[in-house]
Amino acid sequence: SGKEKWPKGEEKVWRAGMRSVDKNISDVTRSVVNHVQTSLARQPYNLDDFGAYQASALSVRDNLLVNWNETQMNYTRKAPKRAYYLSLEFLMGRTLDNALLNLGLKDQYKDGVKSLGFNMEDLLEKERDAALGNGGLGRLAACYLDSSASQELPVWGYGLRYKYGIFQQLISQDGEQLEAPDPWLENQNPWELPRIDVTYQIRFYGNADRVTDGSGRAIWQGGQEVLAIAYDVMIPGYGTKTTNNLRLWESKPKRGFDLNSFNAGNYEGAVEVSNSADAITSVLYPNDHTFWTAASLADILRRFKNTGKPIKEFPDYIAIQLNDTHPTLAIPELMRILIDEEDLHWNQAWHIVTNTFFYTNHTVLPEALEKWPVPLLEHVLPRHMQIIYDIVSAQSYIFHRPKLISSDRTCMVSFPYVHPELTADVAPFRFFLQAVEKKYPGDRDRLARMSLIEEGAPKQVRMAFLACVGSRKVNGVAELHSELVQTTILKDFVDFDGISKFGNVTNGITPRRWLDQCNPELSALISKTLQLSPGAWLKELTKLEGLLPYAESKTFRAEWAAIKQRNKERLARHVEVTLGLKVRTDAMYDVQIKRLHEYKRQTLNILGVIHRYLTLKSLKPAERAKANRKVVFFAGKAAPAYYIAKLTIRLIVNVARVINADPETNEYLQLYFLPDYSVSLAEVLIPASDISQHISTAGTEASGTSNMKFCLNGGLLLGTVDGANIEIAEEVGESNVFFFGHLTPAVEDLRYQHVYHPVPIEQKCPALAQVLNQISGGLFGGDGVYEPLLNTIRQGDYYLLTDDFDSYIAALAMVDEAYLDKEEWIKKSIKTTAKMGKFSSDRAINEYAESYWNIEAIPVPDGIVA
Ligand code: 475
Repeated sequence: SGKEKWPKGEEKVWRAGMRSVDKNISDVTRSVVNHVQTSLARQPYNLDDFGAYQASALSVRDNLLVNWNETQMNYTRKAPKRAYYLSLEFLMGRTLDNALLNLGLKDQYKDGVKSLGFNMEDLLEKERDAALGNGGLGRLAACYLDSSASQELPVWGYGLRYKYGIFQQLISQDGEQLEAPDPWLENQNPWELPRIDVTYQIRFYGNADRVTDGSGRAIWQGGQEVLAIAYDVMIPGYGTKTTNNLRLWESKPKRGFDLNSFNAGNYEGAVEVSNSADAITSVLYPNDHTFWTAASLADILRRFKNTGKPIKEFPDYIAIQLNDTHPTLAIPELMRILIDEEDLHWNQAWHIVTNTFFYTNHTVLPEALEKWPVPLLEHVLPRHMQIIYDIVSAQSYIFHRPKLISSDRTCMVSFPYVHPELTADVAPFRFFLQAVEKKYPGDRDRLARMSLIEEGAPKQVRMAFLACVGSRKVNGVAELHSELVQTTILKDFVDFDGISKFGNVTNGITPRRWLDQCNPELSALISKTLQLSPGAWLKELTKLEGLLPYAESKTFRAEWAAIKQRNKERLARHVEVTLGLKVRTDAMYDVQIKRLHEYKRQTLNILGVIHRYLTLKSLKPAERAKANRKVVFFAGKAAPAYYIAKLTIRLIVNVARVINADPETNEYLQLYFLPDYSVSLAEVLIPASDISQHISTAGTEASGTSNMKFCLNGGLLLGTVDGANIEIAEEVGESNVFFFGHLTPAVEDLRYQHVYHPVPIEQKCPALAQVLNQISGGLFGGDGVYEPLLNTIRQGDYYLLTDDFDSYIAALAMVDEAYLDKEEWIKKSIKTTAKMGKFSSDRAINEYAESYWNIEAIPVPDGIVA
């Protein structure tokens, strides 16, 4: 058939790249072509967007690897103190655009792929999100890695390489959330590097026998060993060579195949071992949190030992941050290594441990505090359970001899170790209770409250307490939250340990992803206006204050508003392409996107939407025509077993169906539930928002981080006086946020009232009663299906919807009124962005580095690192 027609780009460019000699094509083009040819073994004839994405990614990875190697060599040579961020979740999202931005190669690659016939924006869309996390906590870890590298700090992340990310959310015909697996690795992941040379053997089960020499040592043997294999993900800093590492562990059975079982005819048994070990990293949230913390510690210790420093200097060179309690078993694991393998005395080991670890708490909700059944731990990790009992005994000694402890001691080390065998080795726990009771006669409550082990059937280890006693510092994630940590869940430990152990580091977000990448037009306008290069303000975000005077400029406001409008259009296009729905763009965009949870009160929002709908319906057309046009967006996943949260989704979807189809009102009110919320979807939603909702019951949302993202992009905030909302208002001024609802100190009393002096909703909040009646009456179908959800409000109303509804509706009305004055609204928007500098994760990570970890920036020198 003769010569095939060259499908994309210019033939001579491709050919030049393939011959690798033509000086007229850029290095970028040559490298992409090279990967098409050799890594992918594909032909230009049939190369699709996905193939072009893959080749570009591999080419970018080459650049990252060079920097990564230099960074690591520099660290090895300088041997500075390092910090390790242990997190069960890293919600990285997509990588290509971020890597290009941080490397400063966006334009080169855009042009490079263009000359090959591709459009970079299309290629970026081909990348699958790395969704190894649930929500805020996991995304925070990702922002902190970005900032650590950008600040040139020697920080590595450690986590798990899940074979499946968080489930994909599908919404059924009747509005039900369905979960589908997310096999994100099935197309190969160009951003990871398998390190088959870095493996560790991790033991489970078996027996731990104490050595009876009074040393506290034990021998743990038997059971089953699992292999941990390292996969490295490069983390480039913005505008710096520093490229840090995120090391994720995969589990592999030690023996893939049991030949004995096979020969004995037990075919299933032969692969059984293999299956149970694989299960550890196969889904997000395995039952087993230990394996990766043990692998990470072994890796950290090996790296430390390579420096040749004595083990007692461990805390001078290593800080380990625990991202919530999920990695807390690292505490007994390091004790085990130091005592059983490094032959340290218990006291020395405890001294090292309590100067190495730092613990961040992310929630004060009692039901979310991790507890592990003692029998389970005894079975799976018998040695760790012994060590936890030893810590309990040691704690008891402190209770017993409080005078020995000076107020300025830095850790629980200055006491002689009381070996459990000296007491009752059968029940050291009882010894703890006895000792504590002796110290606080009559105050049995306090003692039961403070024990690392909660009484009950079964007994359970309180992981937050273990993390607290085993750490140098404990912090919350916003001012109010940290105060609540200190005055509620860890109050007894503040009394006992002193306040200096406790602190606050308000969360932050990376302005690279959450402004420059997701809102390129706004970023360009800011650079132009401030007359700064992007690098000059993206790394010093308080420079945004320079925008303040421009709020008074009409032309600047027009540019600002036009960008918001185009971001709405971009979102509307996205909804049309992905869902086939037409969203109007001449309306206010009101967004609530976060995990579905009762405390976050998506229910309050949807009840407010229904109230608005009923109000619109009740108006005469002439009155209605004066209404503010509004489109309400929801997105978020519910835990698969969280029945009430799933019902909320169902209600939202069915309300949307009714009101979007109502010709009387749908000019003024539209509602969308966007399925399968993700980092990438957030990047489209956030820049398009006029107002976003952060409306948790006061005292329940630790911080929130999307609130920061919306405000950074000039969206205003409607919220309760909770979490980081408070600090945002402090920065941008209360006149630029819309606050409503009861305050934290009132919550407990209101809950008490609900239980002991309930007032009928009809009486307490007639507007809400009307909304509930409409739902019950079947206006949104469902045949009574929503009753369990409505009953959470009618009975008990733990999250205070009946208390906050009226002030919520009033706040919504204030938002409408403010929006009517467009010029004033845009001023607020500009002023909000201008004052968001505090919320850069660069600020947050520097606080950790200086006040907690005591680490310094280690820039990669120019030239080759020798
Ligand atoms: C808070 N996730 C936000 C954010 O600090 C805060 C819990 C258990 C198991 C798995 N994941 C979790 C969280 O607890 C979580 O995401 N917490 C969030 O951490 C960062 O901004 O207020 O709810």
